[in-house]
Amino acid sequence: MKLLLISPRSSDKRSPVGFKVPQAALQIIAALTPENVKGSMVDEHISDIDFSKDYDLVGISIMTATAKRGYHLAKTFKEKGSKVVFGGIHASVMPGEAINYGDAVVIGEAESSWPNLVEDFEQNTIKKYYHIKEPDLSTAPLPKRDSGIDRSVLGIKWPGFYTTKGCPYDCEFCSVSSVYGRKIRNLPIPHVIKDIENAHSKVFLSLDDNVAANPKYAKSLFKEMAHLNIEWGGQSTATIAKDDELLQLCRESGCRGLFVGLESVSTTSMSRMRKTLKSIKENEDAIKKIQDTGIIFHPSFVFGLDDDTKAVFDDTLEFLYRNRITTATFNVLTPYPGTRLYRRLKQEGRLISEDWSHYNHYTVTFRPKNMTEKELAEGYFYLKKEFYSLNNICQRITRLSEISYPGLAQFIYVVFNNIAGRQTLIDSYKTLGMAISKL
Ligand code: B12
Repeated sequence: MKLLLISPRSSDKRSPVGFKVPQAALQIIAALTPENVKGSMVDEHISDIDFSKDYDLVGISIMTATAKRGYHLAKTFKEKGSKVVFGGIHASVMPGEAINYGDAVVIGEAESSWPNLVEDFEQNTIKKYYHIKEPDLSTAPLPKRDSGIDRSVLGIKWPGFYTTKGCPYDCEFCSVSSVYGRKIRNLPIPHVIKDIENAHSKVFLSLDDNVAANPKYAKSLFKEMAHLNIEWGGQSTATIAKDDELLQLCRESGCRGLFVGLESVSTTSMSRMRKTLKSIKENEDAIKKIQDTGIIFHPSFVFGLDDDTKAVFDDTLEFLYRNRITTATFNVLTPYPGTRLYRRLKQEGRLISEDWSHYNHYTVTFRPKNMTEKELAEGYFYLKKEFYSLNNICQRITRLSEISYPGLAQFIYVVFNNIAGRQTLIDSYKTLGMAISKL
């Protein structure tokens, strides 16, 4: 039996710059596949699919942004006689949609379902849906690291590792807790350490929603990671700054940057989203503490929340400059299927597009409350153009030493991420047919 695993790209063309972190799900599914199966994998963000080859079974991992491309690939492979299985977050929240394009859908995590599916396939008894909720991670296999999808970026190999599944929060715009559960499940620490060692790299991206979700576990993990002599970036909440020991151990384990979903600089939105740090002051203190520890603070914001007015764009810029933020992510609020936000906006008649290729974080797909759609789109591009103007990028880079960032790796990261931030702006201009000369 010949198996192909695919992570489809989200846009028509691959962007020349950006994080090319191989999709860990493919490496896990490969590890769950019996030895006698001849498997290969392609992450379309990194390389192209060879359509001249034939496969018996094709597994496609889809997020909402990649669903349309995934369905197109499924059609191509089904016409060539392959059976197609979908998995990933979009297939998990929209199994009824995905099954229209494939033969089976794995809902949620594949750890327990995939071996059953492969057996059923071999006996020609494949079922439409496979769903085993919140599998036990203590027996999860180590991801197949020698799978050929790790690629270097600027000469640096940047593989991912994960330690935790599940999220206790239930943010209105996020589907993680409904798919992976609200209970935090950790991988055994020796498993994580072995996985990192197997990747043979010095630089990593943590794939967890929150690396410090379970502080006790995180402290023990960080102590072990400190012996590995690696550098890594990951996601957490700003609450990490409230625990001095945790923050220090995090830095000593090699953490050089944290991506934090601040979401909004409006205190009303912060408390509506049940953020643990609810005031601007608390967040600013946390940012300073994290930066002083030698960790880059990379915030992410969403625009178009019900409390947002046109003032939010300038308020956010002021916040970014005041806190000497070196890199940041900006998103138009996106009502992903499977979220409470999606259901509410649909019920209120405010959804304006369910074409998933519009779910790209720069297209407005719903009617905002205190702005028009045009004002939201214009405000978003105004802010992104300002923050990622060449002039501002140069100023941030020349003033890096003032924020006490030590080390070449962080310098490279900040330069690279600013270029990548500007590149995503150029890419979105191109997709929307807007004139790049205006940038
Ligand atoms: C790490 C991460 C990233 C990394 C990706 C690194 C990489 N290449 O893997 C980066 C930072 C690059 C990233 C980017 C984006 N991300 Co992201 N990301 C995540 C995060 C935190 C973890 C994903 C992960 O790797 N988990 C570890 C692996 C092992 O687990 P897994 O992917 O869930 O896979 C398991 C199952 O889903 C299943 N499975 C998955 N695929 C398949 C396929 C088959 C055939 C089968 C059988 C099973 C199966 O089995 C796997 C093993 O159990 C998730 C949140 C989450 N908790 O899932 C968000 C998440 C997936 N991202 C999200 C988004 C929106 C994005 C962006 C669009 C953001 C943006 N503004 O650009 C981009 C899109 C990038 C792209 N591919 O085009 C959303 C997706 C929502 C949706 N409905 O699509 C999520 C869910 C976050 C959220 N809170 O909503 N992301």
